[in-house]
Amino acid sequence: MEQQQHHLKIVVVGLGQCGGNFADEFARLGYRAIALNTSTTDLKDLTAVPKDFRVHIGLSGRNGAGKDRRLGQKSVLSNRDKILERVKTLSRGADVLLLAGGMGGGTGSNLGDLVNLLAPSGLPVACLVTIPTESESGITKVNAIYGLNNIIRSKLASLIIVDNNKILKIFPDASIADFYSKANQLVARTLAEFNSTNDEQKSISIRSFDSEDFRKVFLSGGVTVFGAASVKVDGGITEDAIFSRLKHIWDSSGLLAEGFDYTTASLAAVIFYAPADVLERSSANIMEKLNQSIKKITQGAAVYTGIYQMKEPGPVKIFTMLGRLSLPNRIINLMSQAAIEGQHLAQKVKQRMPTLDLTEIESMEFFFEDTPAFDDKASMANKQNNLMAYLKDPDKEVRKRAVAALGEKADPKTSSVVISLLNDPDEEVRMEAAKALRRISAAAEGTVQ
Ligand SMILES: Nc1nc2c(ncn2[C@@H]2O[C@H](COP(=O)(O)OP(=O)(O)OP(=O)(O)O)[C@@H](O)[C@H]2O)c(=O)[nH]1
Ligand SMILES: [Mg+2]
Repeated sequence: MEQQQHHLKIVVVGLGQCGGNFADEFARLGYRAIALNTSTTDLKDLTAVPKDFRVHIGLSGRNGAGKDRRLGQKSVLSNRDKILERVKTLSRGADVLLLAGGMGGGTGSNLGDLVNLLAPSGLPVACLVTIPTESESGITKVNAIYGLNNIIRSKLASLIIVDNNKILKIFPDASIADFYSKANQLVARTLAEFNSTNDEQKSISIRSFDSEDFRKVFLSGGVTVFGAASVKVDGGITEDAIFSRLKHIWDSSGLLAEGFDYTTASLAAVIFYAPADVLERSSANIMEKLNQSIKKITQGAAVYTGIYQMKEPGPVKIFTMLGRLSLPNRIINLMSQAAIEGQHLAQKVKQRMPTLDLTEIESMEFFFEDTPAFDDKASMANKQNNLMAYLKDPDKEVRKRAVAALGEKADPKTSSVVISLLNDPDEEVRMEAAKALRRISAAAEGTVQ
């Protein structure tokens, strides 16, 4: 079924939760798909990817990578053979591997390693990635930049960048439950429509956009942007109306990251589906003019066009794709956010828990041992010294307790010190000293009171 309907037989390989969700979405559209994840929980949640192709690549005893890019990378690399075997089994006779992953996650950010692993198999490798929203954390943004950079450095046939920041702009009423699924559906369906061959039941080819054209534009070796629009046309189509529509699709690019320098594009595709009456009223030189405008804005891109006459009346449908663009401005903006927020977070992580300054309280002691716990002469001497210091302490409570402790020891050698406390300015201390002295004398006489 897939073979007749699609220009290119694309096999989708999702990495991490986001990648798996995209794989699931493409599987629902009839594509062959495989999901690789460090998390068994995420794999269980998939519904359309066949169970045999939900591959757990976790390190033993771990579930997920917890945003730790290095842990995710270890998981990918140490499961190399398992991944190669599963992808090879699924991709027999395929034209392209489309690897999908969320830049920012500990697992998905290693998509570049997966490209390097799968590129030697001989199939061209395209990537579909998401970049995080503004509100996501510094660590996510730093992971995303590392992940993107690795992908750009790998042997890549195409890069599609979905900007999650745009989901709420396009779906302002999205709920928490369908936030991602709406976005994934829109991206997967638009790409799948582009990849669908003309349905001869519904339209007649006037100028055909064939599979080789799609292959050239889609696998052009740079960033790819694509989109579709329906235009209600009264009368014929005009070059101005179509060109401004194309420009709008490229500028806003739906959910894809925006801010492209169009002069970097080297390939462009424009395909129309229009009812017979609209085509009859449209001048033949529109396509010439349109080609000129596209060449001008892209400074010479090769333009591939397709025109189809729809058998049923309806609005004009336009599909367009630009290939081999350089990175859009949105990535520069993400880089600077990652640098600022990432640095701040890294500093926080480096900081140790501050210790408390105890200098003001470290000499305080509130309880005295009645008897030394063990026979340690040094410690005893120390305690004795402390006791002598406490007898001179400005706090009468401390002096009182110290003299009471001497009374309890009832050591005749301390009698002279205790006697000196009989002159203490505080009456309670003097009384405690008197009591201690009685105990010391009693002990000296051999009777303890
Ligand atoms: N568009 C879209 N973006 C997603 C989806 N799921 C996650 N994301 C984005 O992808 C980033 C990475 O998240 P995950 O895919 O959950 O991360 P992971 O690759 O599983 O990595 P760990 O959970 O750290 O192992 C997030 O920061 C989101 O921005 C999804 O289904 N669709
Ligand atoms: Mg995950």
